[in-house]
Amino acid sequence: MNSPPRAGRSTSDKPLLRVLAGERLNPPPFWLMRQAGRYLPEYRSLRAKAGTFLDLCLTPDLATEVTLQPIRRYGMDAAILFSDILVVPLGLGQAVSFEEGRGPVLEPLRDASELSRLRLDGMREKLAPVYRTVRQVVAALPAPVTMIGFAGAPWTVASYMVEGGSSREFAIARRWANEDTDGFQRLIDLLVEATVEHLSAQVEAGAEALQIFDSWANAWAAEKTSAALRRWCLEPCRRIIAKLEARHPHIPVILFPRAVGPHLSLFAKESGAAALSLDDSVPLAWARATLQPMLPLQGNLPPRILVEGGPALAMQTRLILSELGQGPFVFNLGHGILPETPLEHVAELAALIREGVPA
Ligand code: 1CP
Repeated sequence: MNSPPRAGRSTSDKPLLRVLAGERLNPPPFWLMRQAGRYLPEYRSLRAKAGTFLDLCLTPDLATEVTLQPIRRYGMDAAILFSDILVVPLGLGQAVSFEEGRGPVLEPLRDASELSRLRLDGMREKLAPVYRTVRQVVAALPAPVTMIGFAGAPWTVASYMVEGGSSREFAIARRWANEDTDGFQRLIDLLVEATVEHLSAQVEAGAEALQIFDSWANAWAAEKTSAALRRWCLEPCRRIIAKLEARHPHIPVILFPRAVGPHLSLFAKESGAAALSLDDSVPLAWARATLQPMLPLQGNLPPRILVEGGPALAMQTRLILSELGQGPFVFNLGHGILPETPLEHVAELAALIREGVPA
């Protein structure tokens, strides 16, 4: 069980860490999911010079530069490591590439007999450039800015490993989970261990907060009992958070179980996360009444509204601020920023957030 928000117990004066420790700040701190990336011209020009996307992730000087780009432009309260959730399968020895216009491509893992292809013991060494990037970013960040490390949740990462790339229905991964439950559990257990190692290495390199992305938790959210969602999403994340808590007791974990609807209250009660990140479908009044008494919240402006800008952006931003800004709250998007987002809309959003909670 989570204890109620512990107001004011952060030993840090960084705004993001104060809120994750349960304090309400007005204006709230903010950062944006996928804040480094293709909507920034400086990212596109560096990306064009870097070779592949994975080369960019695994070259510390370039990954450091990309991590810092949005902070320079907009002064977010947090930097999120420039990397990807699929560096974990890469570190475990699975072939991973990113193809232009197609997204990630993995050599698919189709049943438990193939688990022997994966090895945890070489991961930290293979991913050493990622941890070096964390160190370099921390050294370069302005004092009030928090360094966030991240990983994908086991189910979300497993879905790419099994399907061989992005998927809409997760048919192959779901069939494996349903038909060879023990075998699929072994893959999830390996990913629990790998994720703890990967996040611990980021903390040892200087990450001050962590986010776990369960972007495809929605794959189990429509079942008529919560058993599968608990087994494949909640329980692996709970184990990761408990193991991290034992190793690094002062590092808050933000959990993002995307599009699970009212099941979010299970994650609030049982995951042990310091905070929950809300996708854009979550109703504000429900989140405020049901979730925020249990833990700080982050979210949840629809990325599409940030593309559109104008009065809708101002109105929706102020609504979020006036509902969720009454408690411990981090302003963010409900999912990653879209590549077609106009730069001036991001500046406008930053200014709106800095106006604080409407009187
Ligand atoms: O430049 C390019 O063309 C590559 C685009 C790109 C970028 C910028 C990918 C490919 N990954 C990233 C970086 C990234 N990915 C970050 C760090 C940057 C930041 O936040 O500023 C983070 C946190 C991620 C996390 C990530 N990768 C998630 C979870 C978050 C989410 O958006 O749901 C997922 C699902 C991925 C997989 C992934 N990486 C990239 C693609 C095209 C995909 C597939 C997405 C899909 O299946 O729809």
